[in-house]
Amino acid sequence: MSARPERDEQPLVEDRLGERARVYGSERAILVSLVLPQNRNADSLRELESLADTAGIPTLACMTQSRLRPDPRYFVGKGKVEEIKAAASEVGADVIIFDGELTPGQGRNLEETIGAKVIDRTQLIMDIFAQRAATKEAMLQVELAQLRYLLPRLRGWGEALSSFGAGIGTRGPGETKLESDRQKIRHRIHAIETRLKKVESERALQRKRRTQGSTPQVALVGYTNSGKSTLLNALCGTTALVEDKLFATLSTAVRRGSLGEGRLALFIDTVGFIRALPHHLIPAFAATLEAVREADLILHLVDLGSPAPEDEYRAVLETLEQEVFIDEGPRPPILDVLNKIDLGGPAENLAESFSAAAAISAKEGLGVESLLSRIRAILYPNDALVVLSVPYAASALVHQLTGEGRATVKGYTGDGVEIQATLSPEELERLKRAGARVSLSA
Ligand SMILES: Nc1nc2c(ncn2[C@@H]2O[C@H](COP(=O)(O)OP(=O)(O)OP(=O)(O)O)[C@@H](O)[C@H]2O)c(=O)[nH]1
Ligand SMILES: [Mg+2]
Repeated sequence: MSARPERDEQPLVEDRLGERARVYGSERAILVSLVLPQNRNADSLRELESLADTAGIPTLACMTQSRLRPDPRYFVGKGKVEEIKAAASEVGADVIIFDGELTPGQGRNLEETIGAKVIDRTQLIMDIFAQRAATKEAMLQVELAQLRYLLPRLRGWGEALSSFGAGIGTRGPGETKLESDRQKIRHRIHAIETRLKKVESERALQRKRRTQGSTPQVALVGYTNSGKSTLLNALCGTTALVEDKLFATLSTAVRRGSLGEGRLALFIDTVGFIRALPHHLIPAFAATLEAVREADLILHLVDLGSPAPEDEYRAVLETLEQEVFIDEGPRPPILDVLNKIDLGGPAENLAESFSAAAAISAKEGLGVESLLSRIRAILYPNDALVVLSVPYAASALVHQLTGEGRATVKGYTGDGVEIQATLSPEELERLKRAGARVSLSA
């Protein structure tokens, strides 16, 4: 075999901006949020802080400004920019994180004026994805998102600190280098897209195999940190990564679990959603979105320990509407699951918004049994509990049912084996044809 590296495996070594976007060493941040009239979410700064924390950046200070609309040149007002600059030097911050998406021009102007690294919420989320992506596909998706985001921003933003030669309005010596950087990025984007197409068709094949099986699929969806992986572990006895961080799970995982009464399901752990998901990252959710679209049931986890469970709930529904249920086809039923009831949060106040919800603690195992019976009732609506007497001649059927955990033996009589089971109409019919008699049905 030749040792020649695959063309699309070659890293963009000289991608100064890519590096800048990824590596947080000992950086410490000031967070800046703009409060616009349409922003209802008061916890946006708190969320930005936990995103920064997830990326490994401690927050030194937070600053906010209320405005009717973002300033076209600086996002915040010019006066605020000066304040940020003073604060940055006072507290020793090396990065300023803006809660929103900056235009390339705003990023450049802010960096030039403040003299510190400037990033926005979109970049921060992409960086977290880049740091945490564990599968090849996730890594490629994130890199693609970063490169697409980077392309229109190559000029200027990020250069203020490194190339003092180029003044405003001049076509500095960097111009040719810039064009060659752009070329390299375009090539890399193309190479990644080609690779991803291959991965996608493999995934489609796996999914097809999965959907052809008779085991129903239950997708766990919810805001990031709502407890999806914890619930998966509780239901399937697995050890998926659980962390008090945003985006702990960055790829979907499928596990088999018991629903009780001998019924099985495939539970699918998915990537958590977040308010105002950066547009460039949507393709990174492809596997999650497909799994949700094709599920037989969606469990929507709501974190009762969050400061704003209803906002998070709405953000998830919006993402489902915009990205999952894009055509008119049939939609899987959704069961809302209020999680973390052990925290004694505002469960009662929320009861009205979530009248049909199940309430559980995935961590403590509270309410999980009744959740399972709710799931069974949705997936197997025609199952009925019966007590039957099955003639000895048909004991093979009894063996099969008890072996699968679908029935329990109550006793033996002169006529046959008495069993109790929760059966579908078809199963019951089959037993009756074999001579079984129903002695009790619920
Ligand atoms: N108190 C309490 N904490 C919980 C419960 N369920 C999950 N948690 C905690 O919530 C945090 C997030 O849990 P995860 O299972 O990683 O959440 P997730 O939805 O998979 O998160 P992402 O993969 O990051 O989207 C962890 O610290 C869990 O221990 C619960 O029922 N009660
Ligand atoms: Mg998870």
